[in-house]
Amino acid sequence: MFAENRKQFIKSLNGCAAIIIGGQQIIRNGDVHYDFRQSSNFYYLTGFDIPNAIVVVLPKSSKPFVIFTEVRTSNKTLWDGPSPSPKAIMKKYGANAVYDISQFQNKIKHLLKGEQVIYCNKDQLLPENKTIRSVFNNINLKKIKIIDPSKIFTRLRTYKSKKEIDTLQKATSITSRALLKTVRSMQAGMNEFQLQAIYEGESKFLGAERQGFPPIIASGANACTLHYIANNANIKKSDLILFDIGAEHEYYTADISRTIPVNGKFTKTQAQIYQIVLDAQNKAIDAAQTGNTLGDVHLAAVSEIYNGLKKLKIIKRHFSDISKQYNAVKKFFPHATSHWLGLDVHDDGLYSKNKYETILMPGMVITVEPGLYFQTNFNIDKKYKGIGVRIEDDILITQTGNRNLSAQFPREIEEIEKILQK
Ligand SMILES: [Mn+2]
Repeated sequence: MFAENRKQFIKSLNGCAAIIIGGQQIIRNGDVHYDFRQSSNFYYLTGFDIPNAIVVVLPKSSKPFVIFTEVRTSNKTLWDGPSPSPKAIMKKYGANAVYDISQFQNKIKHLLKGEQVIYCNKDQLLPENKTIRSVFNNINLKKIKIIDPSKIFTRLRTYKSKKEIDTLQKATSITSRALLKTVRSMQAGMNEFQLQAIYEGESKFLGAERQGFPPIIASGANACTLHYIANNANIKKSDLILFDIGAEHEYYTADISRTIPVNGKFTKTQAQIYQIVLDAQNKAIDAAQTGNTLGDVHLAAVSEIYNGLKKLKIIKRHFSDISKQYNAVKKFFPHATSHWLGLDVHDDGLYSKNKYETILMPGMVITVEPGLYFQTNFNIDKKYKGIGVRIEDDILITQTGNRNLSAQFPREIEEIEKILQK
């Protein structure tokens, strides 16, 4: 997969060389680092997940893929274990040459000989990283024009390969299974963080290296805070809990939302709201087709939510015009329906200048995630106050329609109540 990614990347360079700087370790406190995760573009190009590395791509050379990385001295080996040998790295990552990072200054002069324009993600150089910074400061790039390669990555990452889709599918499957275990362990009186512990523990157990983003586990009215991550309230028997979670597997993350009743059964009011969001999501998923736009997907959800709120008399005025319906539901459904999904939860990918004009094509993966949130201070019937519902799935656009990569975890009311039966 990475060899193919590099092939496509090289095609986009028009013969120019590229220096791509990898992710760097950052001190958290004392001698402790934040958990390292390779930067997504560097990973996409190489699969190489050791920090403080630089890759040089040379389209015109017979050795087009060179890795510079820290080869550990014996003293460091004592503490951190041996680093893989250059030979082992060449074999595992398909590199044509591997050098210690300290050789960068010497080697780069020869590698870039005669180059006038190169691509380089200089913005990745962190001030606190002395290793990479010093080697960079000491090379003379004055006569070379430097272009930011981020647009190339954006274009390539918009379309997922079969291997990427399989990996995403694995991430969604882990997320679904871990969520199933979590909701089956759920009881009134527990704290949101205890649900988080069960979910994160189980997803790790099932093979997720980490979470793609901090889990949102929001009970009751906390669900009306769109990015609630405190996860520290006690849950009540009558609550709905909104889970917005995504386990990361081999660097690809799921992004799934489900809204689940603590006591195993939706109340009539909860079910009414839930059904509106589910109908909106189904309409939006139907609209997620090759040739349609992200706007088509969003408006399909908006129109269904408008109809639902009108029926419940939460919206009283009649609007036949979709843009007026859009304005009327905004208060209750204030976010977009979709974003790209892949290595990043809000993945890099090509949007049109106006995001809603972006045309969907096979190989794209988007989320479809309508929601309804009735904040407690809204001027509405009080039975709706504090209800927050979001349902989110990960949708692959195909030639003939789409495939729901996260269909494993049920969405229908009866199905959810069934999996919660003790
Ligand atoms: Mn999302």
